[in-house]
Amino acid sequence: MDRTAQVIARPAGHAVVYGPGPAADALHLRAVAVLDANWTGTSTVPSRGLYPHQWSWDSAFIAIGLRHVSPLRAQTELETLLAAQWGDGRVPHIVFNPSVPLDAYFPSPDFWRSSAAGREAGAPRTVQTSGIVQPPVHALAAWLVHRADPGLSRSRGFLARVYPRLAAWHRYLLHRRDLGGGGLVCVVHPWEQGMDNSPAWDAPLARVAPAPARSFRRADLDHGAAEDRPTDLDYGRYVRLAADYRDRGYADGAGEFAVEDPAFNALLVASEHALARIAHELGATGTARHARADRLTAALVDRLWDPARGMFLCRDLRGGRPVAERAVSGLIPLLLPGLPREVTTALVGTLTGPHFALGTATRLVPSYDLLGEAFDPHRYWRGPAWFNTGWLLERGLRLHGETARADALRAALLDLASASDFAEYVDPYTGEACGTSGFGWTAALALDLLHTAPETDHRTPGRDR
Ligand code: 9WN
Repeated sequence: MDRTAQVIARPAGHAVVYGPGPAADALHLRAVAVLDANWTGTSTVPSRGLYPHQWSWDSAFIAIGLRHVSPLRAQTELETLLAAQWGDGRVPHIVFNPSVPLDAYFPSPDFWRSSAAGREAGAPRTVQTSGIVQPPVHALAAWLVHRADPGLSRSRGFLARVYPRLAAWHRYLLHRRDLGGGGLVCVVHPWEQGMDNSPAWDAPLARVAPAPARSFRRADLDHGAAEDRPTDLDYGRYVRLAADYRDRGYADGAGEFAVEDPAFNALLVASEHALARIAHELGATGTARHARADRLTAALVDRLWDPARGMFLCRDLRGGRPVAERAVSGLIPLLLPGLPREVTTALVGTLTGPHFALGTATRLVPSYDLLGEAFDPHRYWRGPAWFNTGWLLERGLRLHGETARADALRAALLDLASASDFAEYVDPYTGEACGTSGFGWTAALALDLLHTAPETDHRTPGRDR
């Protein structure tokens, strides 16, 4: 185990030490206990109560943490997800566990009807899934999992088996989801981007007629406080969009909601760089993939960069304009190695400036503009801080030489993961726990931070981490 001595500073002057020693050991054990409790035998649920199935980007983040305690389980996590891939290459956002009762989560398999409605698109026959996708963090995760134990990975043929599936996944996104024709990938549902309830979706969603409230029953309110969750009106719109997509046989192109999102595309770029390294490990050159990633980076800057706001914005294709909301998604491209210097400088300025206030008013990055009209410190993706976005931005800060800020963010992520009992998300001002506790990626990413030494992280910017 590789633990670097570090001090977690608390605003009140208390300090918890997470160097080699009892505090780090205790946090490690508690995080492992969460992942063990959420493990089903073939994958990890985000949360036993609120999210009792396998979720796509959760599994990628979970594998990144699991690699430190069981590289075999981390490989299995990704393999289970990829086994549910559709014939057209899409990796579904949920893989349903048939032993969980239908009413435990909504929308359930009988809503998505994947094997029937998705037949044309090549949905699997034996496993039930949703029909939408989530951000493509998987190739990045597969590469990091491989690196944790290359011997085991080679002996199991891990990369050789996942590579064709990951390549098909990226092909699906690049060929079927470039709905704007400018080289970027679109999401067709807010759930696809993973930050479901972001104010960035309010304008594009406003055009969608909500499904009647009586036509479905929300299961999330059985587990989460209503004031921490999306409203019924938003839920009605999510349901309408998903049902319409299903009723079109999950064919891409005609839906009412089509948005180019900076985080989704940045994660595709990071994963394309990772796929290049995987190809190289398997004996190919990977050069074409690095070049494609660089072209995607250029398209991201060209289509979504807003110099006046100093961050990336979403582009609403049906509305024909950028969405003038500052959401954390617009900072995530900081993760990328190939951005122009003035862009990274501006992004760090925005992250630490009044709208996100990292290091001054906040210790973790809020999901939305602190000064925005829609800001709410507790409601889902409309203000609270999440651990996966913090983890991504910690990497971005470190990559671009912002070591002190990266160290502080890393310390805050560990401190608040511990203090919140691995909460799903926290109030960005107070650190108060919101949503569910014992949340999979919060535990996994805390483990990753505990076990990855910052100075080795920094070695090979962007492409190796
Ligand atoms: C819908 C599982 C998922 C995360 C998402 C998060 C939330 C689902 C929901 O939970 O979304 O996919 O029911 O709200 O927004 O990022 O992957 O943890």
